[in-house]
Amino acid sequence: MKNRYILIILILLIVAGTLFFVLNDSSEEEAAVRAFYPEAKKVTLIKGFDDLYGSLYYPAVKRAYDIDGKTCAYVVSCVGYNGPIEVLAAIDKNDCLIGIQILNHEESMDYAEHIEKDWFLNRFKNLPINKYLNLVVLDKENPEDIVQVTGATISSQAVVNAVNAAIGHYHYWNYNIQMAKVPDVVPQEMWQQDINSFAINWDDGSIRIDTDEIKEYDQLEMDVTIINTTGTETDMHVVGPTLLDVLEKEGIDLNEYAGIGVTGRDGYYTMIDKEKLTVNDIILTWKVDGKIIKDEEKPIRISVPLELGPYWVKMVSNIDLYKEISPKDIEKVHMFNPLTEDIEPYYYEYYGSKDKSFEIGKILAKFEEVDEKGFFTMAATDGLLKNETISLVRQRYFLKVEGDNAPMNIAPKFKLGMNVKHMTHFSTTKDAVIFPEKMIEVVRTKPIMDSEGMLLEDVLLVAGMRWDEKDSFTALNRNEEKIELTTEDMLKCYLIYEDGQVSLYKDKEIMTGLLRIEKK
Ligand SMILES: Nc1nc2c(c(=O)[nH]1)N[C@H]1C(S)=C(S)[C@@H](COP(=O)(O)O)O[C@H]1N2
Ligand SMILES: [Mo]
Repeated sequence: MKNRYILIILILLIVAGTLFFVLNDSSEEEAAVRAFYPEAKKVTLIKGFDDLYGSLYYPAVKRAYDIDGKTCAYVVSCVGYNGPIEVLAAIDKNDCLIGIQILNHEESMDYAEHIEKDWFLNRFKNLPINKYLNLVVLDKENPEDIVQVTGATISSQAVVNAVNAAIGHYHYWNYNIQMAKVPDVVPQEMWQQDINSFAINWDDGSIRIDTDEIKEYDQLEMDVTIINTTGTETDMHVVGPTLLDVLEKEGIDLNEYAGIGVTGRDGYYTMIDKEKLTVNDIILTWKVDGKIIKDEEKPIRISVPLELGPYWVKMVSNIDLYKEISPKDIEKVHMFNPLTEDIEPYYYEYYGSKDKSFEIGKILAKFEEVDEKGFFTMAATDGLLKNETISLVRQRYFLKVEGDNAPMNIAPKFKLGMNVKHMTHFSTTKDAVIFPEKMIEVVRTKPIMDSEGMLLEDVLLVAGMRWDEKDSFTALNRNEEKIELTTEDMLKCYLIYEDGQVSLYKDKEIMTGLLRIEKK
């Protein structure tokens, strides 16, 4: 008798144990659901809806939970960049989205991981759901707007689609209200251009090359090392035709061009000037270490053997050849603070931190003229120099002047790592603007009174100004005072940066509140 009880208890324990392991996943999910509804008495899983309309219109809906009798917590899934993203969306009794949680995803770890961070998830808290949520790039203007994770448009849209499917299904199921259909994939337009071909454009022509055609050109094979901006070195064996050879087949001589602009599907851009084109083979790489490159790098990436990582553009969609690039002749070197003091700053939220930023277009408007055929150059304390087209930076580019890595350029499509951090200065063809607090790290200095003075000659040279004996200089300050300086005078000057202001020293302080130095 006793033995039988022990046997039954044993069997029950085994069954319970097995059930525990089998159901553990789902009970973990249920716990996540309960966390959104601390007051709930009864939480019931609905495994599937036996309903044609619902599954046709809201294919992202996988299962749901009834909370005290009302279907309002949804497990929804939409395909992101690499695979499905599974989201838990919780709605309350008053038709308000309580919040969401990411249950599973396979997005790449370098930037799309941010879809799991609180600062992004908080954007889904306590929202009305009378309309579908709408992904926006920069500013929230309407209650339904969700600001995307910078540089992770596809992943952000997938999360929004998943939540919208929950919203649509909720209205249909509970109130028989029919909202628009929500796809469980991100629209094709969002993928920018296709991953199978790229274009090369010049003055009066262009060619499009696809990933099969690329293999038909003469191939260059090379052992190369890419050094990224954090200093990490990666050895690769790359294969692909050179840009020079591909163009030669079209009757075009790359050597006749002043530079090229290379754009990625993600909007990443870099300019490669003639100097770099002469010493580097630009390898249109489709195979690395014996394998065809990953989808995230297709159709091709360029290898630029002698240059740093930022030049090795991935997922190339366009290569533009430039006949001429207006040369730089810097005539004015401005101090950043006084130049921008009457520009309204914008508090740009970038990867969860909201910092004071300035729109570059508004800074450009301060200059007498901006040559659109010239480049916008940014330089950093570590020696990185990046050129961009003026039209690209004019819109939607910001300079972040506070917080991590400042001064640094940011834009809606910019992933972390693409930026020029700790900028010493930036310039157009005629104007340069310096950040004295960073400039001090790359020029000769000398102690002056209790401060450190920067040699003016070095500052002007780093900023890109060039002169000869017959040139002279003018220093101007914010009180509209002027000091004329011969080249000889200028060479004896120092700048001191204190409390956001720059003063000019020559033996003694000769000007405070310096605005700019002009060359005549
Ligand atoms: N299309 C595109 N290409 C790009 C980037 C990018 O963000 N988008 N990042 C650049 C930067 S800043 C670096 S350091 C390298 C990094 O290359 P890796 O991912 O092979 O290390 O790619 C460059 N090419
Ligand atoms: Mo980078």
